[in-house]
Amino acid sequence: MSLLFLCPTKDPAPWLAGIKAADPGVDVQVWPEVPRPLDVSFAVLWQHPHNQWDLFPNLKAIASLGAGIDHILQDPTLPRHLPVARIVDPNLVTSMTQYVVTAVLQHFRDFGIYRQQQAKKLWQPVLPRDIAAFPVGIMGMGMLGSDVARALAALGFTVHGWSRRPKKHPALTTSFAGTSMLPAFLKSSRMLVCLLPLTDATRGILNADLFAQLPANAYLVNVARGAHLVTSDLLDALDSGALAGACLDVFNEEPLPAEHPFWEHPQITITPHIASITNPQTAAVQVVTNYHRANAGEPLLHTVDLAQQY
Ligand code: NDP
Ligand code: OXD
Repeated sequence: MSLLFLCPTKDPAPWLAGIKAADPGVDVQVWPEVPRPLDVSFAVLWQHPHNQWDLFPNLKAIASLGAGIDHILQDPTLPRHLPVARIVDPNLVTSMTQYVVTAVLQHFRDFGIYRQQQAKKLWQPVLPRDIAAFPVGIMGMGMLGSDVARALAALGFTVHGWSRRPKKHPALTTSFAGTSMLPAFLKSSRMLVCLLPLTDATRGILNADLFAQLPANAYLVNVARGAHLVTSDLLDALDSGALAGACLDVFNEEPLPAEHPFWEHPQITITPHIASITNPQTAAVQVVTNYHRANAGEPLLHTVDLAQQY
């Protein structure tokens, strides 16, 4: 039995240390050096090369190195009969909540305006915004979205959630569910946070039609995936004044190319996909647990529903 680390864009060192700390007995092979492919029973993936699967006929299960599995489903050669797990980790949740609260507050408390004033050495207080006029809508009320809702409600924001199925969540003023309730949800969202998984149903969802249904001067925070957002529609919505601004952590192409119009847009704040980075120390424990479960023929923790794509 062997665990394959198939993550070409990640430094394996902290993961190997985390796995060894969780269980020194686990045999780990790090792609592309895989001297014993027939031993591989469990593979951990992040942006993996496709067409590798014939090399590992004894593979029993797959895990994503992060919360999202869209990067795995992009592989048309994926062995679809195998269970796929993802990372669900309290550190990932806390870190995402910190990021979204920061993004929402920097807009709500006018930090953009004061940064511009500072550049011109201007001392011009603007009237504080009324929190009641700034309800936050969270698209995706899963592991991450539900904690973001909790934290924003604790700060006094009215919070609405949108998910596939309705939620009973104490922080939500309203739980909207399904496409039929999307218009009402958008109408109530002066600040919109996208925390949806990337699926066939959600790709390109942040588009002109959606922006047109938000209240005037709405603010967008996209921390989910770049492919949720239609680039030209965001630029048009900012230029027309339909949107006041956007804070973006994820992009269609990462790193964001130097010539991309987002870089220099005064109403866009950019961060380099750091909203919540999987912590190898804590997440490795879950990977090792799933490795043992897969080898024992037991169900994995945090499996995804491949039919729903999340
Ligand atoms: P979950 O799977 O726990 O939650 C997903 C939520 O989205 C659920 O509430 C689900 O509804 C809802 N949803 C899915 N499809 C639809 C749909 N078609 N219409 C309406 N709602 C839908 O995911 P997480 O909270 O763990 O993570 C969300 C995403 O965040 C990840 O997939 C990843 O892309 C991104 N992410 C980004 C990071 C970053 O650093 N920028 C870090 C980690 C994750 P229901 O509850 O009804 O099933
Ligand atoms: C994830 C991410 O999905 O880092 O975990 O985006």
